[in-house]
Amino acid sequence: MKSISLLAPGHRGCAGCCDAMAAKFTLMGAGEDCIVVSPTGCLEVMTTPYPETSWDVPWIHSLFENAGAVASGIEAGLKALGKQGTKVIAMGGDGATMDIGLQALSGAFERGHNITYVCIDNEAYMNTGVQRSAATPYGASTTTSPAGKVSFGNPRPKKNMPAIILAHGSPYVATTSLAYPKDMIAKVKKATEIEGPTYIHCHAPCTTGWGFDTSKTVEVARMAVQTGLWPLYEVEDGKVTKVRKIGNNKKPVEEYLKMQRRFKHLFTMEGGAEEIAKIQAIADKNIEEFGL
Ligand SMILES: Cc1ncc(C[n+]2csc(CCOP(=O)(O)OP(=O)(O)O)c2C)c(N)n1
Ligand code: SF4
Repeated sequence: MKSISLLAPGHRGCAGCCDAMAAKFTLMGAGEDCIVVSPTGCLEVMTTPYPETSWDVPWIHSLFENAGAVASGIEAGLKALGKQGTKVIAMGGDGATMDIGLQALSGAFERGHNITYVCIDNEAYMNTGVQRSAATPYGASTTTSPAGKVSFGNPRPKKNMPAIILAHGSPYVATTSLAYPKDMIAKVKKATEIEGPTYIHCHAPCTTGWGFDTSKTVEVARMAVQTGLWPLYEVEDGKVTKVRKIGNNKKPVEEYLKMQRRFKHLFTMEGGAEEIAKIQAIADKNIEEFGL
């Protein structure tokens, strides 16, 4: 495990930024012999204002839509040069991963490149002003799914991205959370040591887009896990091999929702209680499915 300094401080992320934390934990798991690809998004913008960089490892910016292809090319290039051991990691936001870069990512996993992809899921397009993505959860207010007189916010459930990656036959897929750094670091380390295309999906609360105090990133992340809304699990060769149990720490979803401005309307609008019940049903389904 390598030092936290592989991502230098002094970047332009908001105080309490989820993307910065996720990048640091990823580098701690991967170690210094790696090449990182970042598609357009907060992580890229805040860490590389020209001519500065926060990256202490080789790093390349890809287009929003082609991180999977760029990572594939780097891996193929290293192979052609006969270089072994250097890890190729792509780190993208949920928009870059689950919407706009999905086609290139699918190609990389289908071809079987030896890469690790880390999705930093802050549940909206943060860098351009909190637009809804396929990762935005049911009921969240964003600038393109605003809550108002005729809307409870985002009307669609979150896309199940780990399941999509698993359908490609990936040997290792895991979910993780900023509330559990050791879990994330260990999973990244494991993913980068397994041959083939591996995937880590990190739940990453964004202070600015979700509307909570900058000191609460970890608390919000932990509450998502303790409600069952964000299950932590590992899948190896298609089988669930490890799950983080909630046990007696289980919390009702209200405790998670009320911490965030994006769900505030659910507590004031007529019919809000029914919408919260639907969100509780999503958590209950996860708890049952994964035996949390
Ligand atoms: C093809 C393309 N479409 C749109 C944009 C504009 N754009 C730049 S960053 C961004 C949002 C990134 O969202 P996400 O991938 O979720 O990462 P985040 O900033 O939330 O960490 C968008 C829409 C772009 N650069 N390229
Ligand atoms: S908007 Fe969110 S993801 Fe972007 S820099 Fe701020 S805290 Fe980080």
